[in-house]
Amino acid sequence: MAAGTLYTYPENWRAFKAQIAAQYSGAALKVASTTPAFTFGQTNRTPAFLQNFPLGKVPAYQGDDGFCLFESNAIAHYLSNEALRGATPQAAAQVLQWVSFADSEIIPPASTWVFPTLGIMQFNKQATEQAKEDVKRALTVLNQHLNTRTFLVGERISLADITVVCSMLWLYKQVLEPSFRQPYNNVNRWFITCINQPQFKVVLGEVKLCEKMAQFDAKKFAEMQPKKEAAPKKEKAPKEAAKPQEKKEKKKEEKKEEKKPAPEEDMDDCDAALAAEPKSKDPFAHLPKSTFVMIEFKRKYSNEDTLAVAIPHFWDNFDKEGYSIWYSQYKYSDELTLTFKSCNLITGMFQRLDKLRKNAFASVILFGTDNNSSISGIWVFRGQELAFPVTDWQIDYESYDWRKLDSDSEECKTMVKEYFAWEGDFKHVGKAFNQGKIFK
Ligand SMILES: N[C@@H](CCC(=O)N[C@@H](CS)C(=O)NCC(=O)O)C(=O)O
Repeated sequence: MAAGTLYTYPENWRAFKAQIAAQYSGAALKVASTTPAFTFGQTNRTPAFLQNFPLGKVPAYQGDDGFCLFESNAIAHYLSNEALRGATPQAAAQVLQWVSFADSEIIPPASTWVFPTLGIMQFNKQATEQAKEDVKRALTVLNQHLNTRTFLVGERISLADITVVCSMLWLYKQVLEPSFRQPYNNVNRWFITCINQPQFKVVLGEVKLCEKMAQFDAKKFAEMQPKKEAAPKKEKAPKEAAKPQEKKEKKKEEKKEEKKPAPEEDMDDCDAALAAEPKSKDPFAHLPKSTFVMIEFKRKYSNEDTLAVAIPHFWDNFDKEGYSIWYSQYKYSDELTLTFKSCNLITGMFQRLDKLRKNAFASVILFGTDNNSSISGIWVFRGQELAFPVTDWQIDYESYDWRKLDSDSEECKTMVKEYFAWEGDFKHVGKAFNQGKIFK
């Protein structure tokens, strides 16, 4: 029987899926959702958390045996018993069908419709109308299916019911007022049956069905906006490098990603939780304007040849008064085990430093093989100080030793060339920090 801890923020409908499944299966599930056990927005950004859950997202599950799992559907599946998962191959496939249906047919329109009513997303009339139609379509499919059935798969509650009910919680609570839901009586009957099962009730509490369709909450939305800036963006962080032997493929992938236009800010229910974080002001606002345009360099680096174009562009435009160049080396090489985990350490750090993307660039390399590796990199920061202490993103930087480079030195030119291009002798690797000041 599975036993472990589910990390989440309170009242997360994605976590409910696993919690309800555990109620049925008897899995011993502890929920860590409040300080000090877990603080959303903080604990999930620590290196220790990211080592196990590279996306830093919740819900995330860690078994008492160390087994780690992210993605709410996978966690709920793991914590289920055979009856919930579907005892025959057909039933199991049908469960998967409804789980996927919830993710692709219910969640997207439900989010578009409900989030503005919670003040966590701007209202768009056309999108909302379309979302309503899409919800109606999903409800029609469910209603037809439930016309001759009590539950979605077989004769008993399965993970299909748990997942679909959880995905519809916000709809039923916020917007499916009696007249809107009236044509879908089979769905209503099924939903009410499910939420009244003791195993659901103990997790969900009393679910109060919507009496009047909630509308866009402009006031709440306005209140959320300034704080929202404090939330990390969800697009790619500064440039990252892989170990040299993997670099070509990785480089191609990254180029593809960086050529895409910046994605729309995709907001979800967790943004509301993140928005509660205090707003941070621009820590570089006091610096004189610089002639070095970071974004322009990044564009060159992403889209053009590194040695022939990007590096010459860098040195032609680099402003040593406005920016500084740093060498970093991970302090705990002895603790690095599998290379993919170490890569996660790097990408996790970049993800969390995304708010520095206008003011920083980094190329970090993992050298070596499983159980014998080191991480080091070159960073370019706005200003003359390490950016971490002057911003509020200090978690990972303490795991590295930092040395400021003299941008006019040959050493710096060589390191920039090697780390930016991910090729060269990397002579200093292994005997780093034998000169210059070490910042810890
Ligand atoms: N598909 C994932 C979605 C997980 C997810 O998006 N989690 C959000 C909370 S709703 C999160 O942890 N975000 C934190 C972040 O992006 O930093 C699942 O179902 O588990």
